[in-house]
Order: sequence, then structure tokens, then C-alpha cells
Amino acid sequence: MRDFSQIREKLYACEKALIFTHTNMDGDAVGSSAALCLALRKLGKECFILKEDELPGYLSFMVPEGLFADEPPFAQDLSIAVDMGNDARLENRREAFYAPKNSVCIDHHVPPQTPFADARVVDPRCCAASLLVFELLKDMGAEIDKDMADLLYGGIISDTGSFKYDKSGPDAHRAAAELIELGADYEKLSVLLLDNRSLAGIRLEDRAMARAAFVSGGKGIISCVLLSDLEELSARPEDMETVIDRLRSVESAELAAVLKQRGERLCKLSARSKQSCLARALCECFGGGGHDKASGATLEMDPESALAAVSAKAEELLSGSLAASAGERGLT
Ligand SMILES: [Mn+2]
Repeated sequence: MRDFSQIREKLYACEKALIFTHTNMDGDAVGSSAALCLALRKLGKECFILKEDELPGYLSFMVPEGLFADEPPFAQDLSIAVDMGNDARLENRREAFYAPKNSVCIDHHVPPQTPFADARVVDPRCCAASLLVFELLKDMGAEIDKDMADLLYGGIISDTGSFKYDKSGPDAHRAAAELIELGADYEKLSVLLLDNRSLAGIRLEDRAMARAAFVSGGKGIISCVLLSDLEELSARPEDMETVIDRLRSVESAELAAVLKQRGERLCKLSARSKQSCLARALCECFGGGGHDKASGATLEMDPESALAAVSAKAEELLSGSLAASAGERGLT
């Protein structure tokens, strides 16, 4: 069992808490932060999630009204970071996060060299922050109602790709079973979170696939999605998020990467790898990070330059890792 004692004490002691999660929210960010917010309110605490950007439309069904705030609604005595291991991801909420004396961090990303928050439960082997929040709530003896079970189950299937990825082990499956017993509507959540695409979004994906190029003889695959694509296809920015899953599914590709244009000279990089930690290695070359096999970074470059830079790094990393694994097998 993980040791939640320090976090538990701080949560019991607080009266007003603000929760922070990463920008560009996904199912796990929303599931973990909203479930914790509901649980703390049930314990009689005042609690909100301070958001930096808007909730993507496809996630709005998950969240009960009135949990998110644009500005701190009070001077909180505890800041809680969930599904966010690096305080750089606080962006414009930095001052608000560090305003109170006490802070905690509950996360499953690879931690940065200088961890943040006074009390932490950080486990990069854990599949989802929602699983950590579930364990924390059980540890606290909190009552987990159907809304919270839905949120936590939704968070787990989002981050595991419905139990497909490498960290979806027995603990994830056991938690899923318990959450279903607590009322999680697994069928509805699977459909709405994983099989609920707009036609424009699928066309956007097709365009990115048509543009995809191999590097390192097919060991890597890279593409981009442009703002002009969104406009021409009437797609939404959130439609860019599934392109990486399709690239990842290409059979020869150990490493997949996509550049999502956000501004004239601003691109977000998402990377995935299947066996190695190359996704994180690639993103760290550009100042980003995340998980070994699923990482991200921000590049202040136009899409063409970003594509060239990322392709060159991917090529380098793939030839390096191939040489290293050949070396391990005694082939060099
Ligand atoms: Mn997560």
C-alpha cells in the first residue's frame, strides 16, 4: 500500500482547498481532480478546481456543475496538485498555487529533478492519477458515490486506453471492478470517452495520416496537424488529440510523434513509444516530459521547422537505441 498519511493529515486539516491539474485537460486530469473535489466537499471542506483553460467539450458530461473556478474564489489554506508532476504546468496559476503555506501533489508522471509541494504521493508506475485518488479516498475512509466512481473509472480508462497500455496491471483492473461495484457506468463511459468522434475529427486524422512520414526505416512515424486543417475541416482543437493513437498503431513504429500547431510559431508535440522510453527521451530533447511511453513538449517554432527538428532527433534516438540494443545482444 502507498503511504498516504502525510497527504491525509493535510486534507483533514484544511478548511478551504483549491485543486490544480494540468492544462489541455484529459479524462484522467478531470476524473481525478473532480472526484477529489466532490470527496472534500462531502467532508465539509470548501473546494474548487482552479482551471487555466476550458474543459474540452467531450469531457463535459463527466463533470457535475460548479466544480471549476476561473479565479481563486477564496484564500485557500491548501493547494492540491493532481495529475501534474511538474510545477511548470501551473502556467499562470503559479502564484495562486504557492499562496498558502501547505501544498500536496498526487501524481503519476516521472517526477522532475526538483519535486514540488510539501507532501507528495508520486508513483510513475501507476497507470492514472485517478487510481491514486481512489486509493487515497479509500485510505481516508471517504464515502465514494456513483458520481465519484464514474469520474475515477473514466480517468482510468482514459489514461490506460481502456486497459491497453503497459501500466494497466492487476491494480488497475481491481480498481475498475471495485468502481463498477460502486456504480460506475462502464458502458456509457467507454462509449462517450473512447468511441465518440466527430466526423470532422476523423477527417482531420485522415489528413494527418496522409501526411505521415517514416523515419529510421519505419521505426519512427511523424506527422503534424495544422490550424488551417482545423479551419478547412471545421474540426475542433480537441480533435487533434487522437491523431497520436492512430500513428502509434502503425505496425513497424516503435516511436510515434505528432506536432499540433497552436499558433504561427507554436506547436505542441505528443509522442508515444511501445517498448522503450523513447517517447520521453524525444520530448525531453525539447524541454518536455511526462511518462516513459507517453510524453509531450511545447516547441516555439513554425510547424515546418518543428517537424524537421523532431524528425532529426527521432532519427538520432532510434539509431542510438537500435545500436544499444544490438550491443546488449552482443551483435556489435
Ligand atoms: Mn494522468
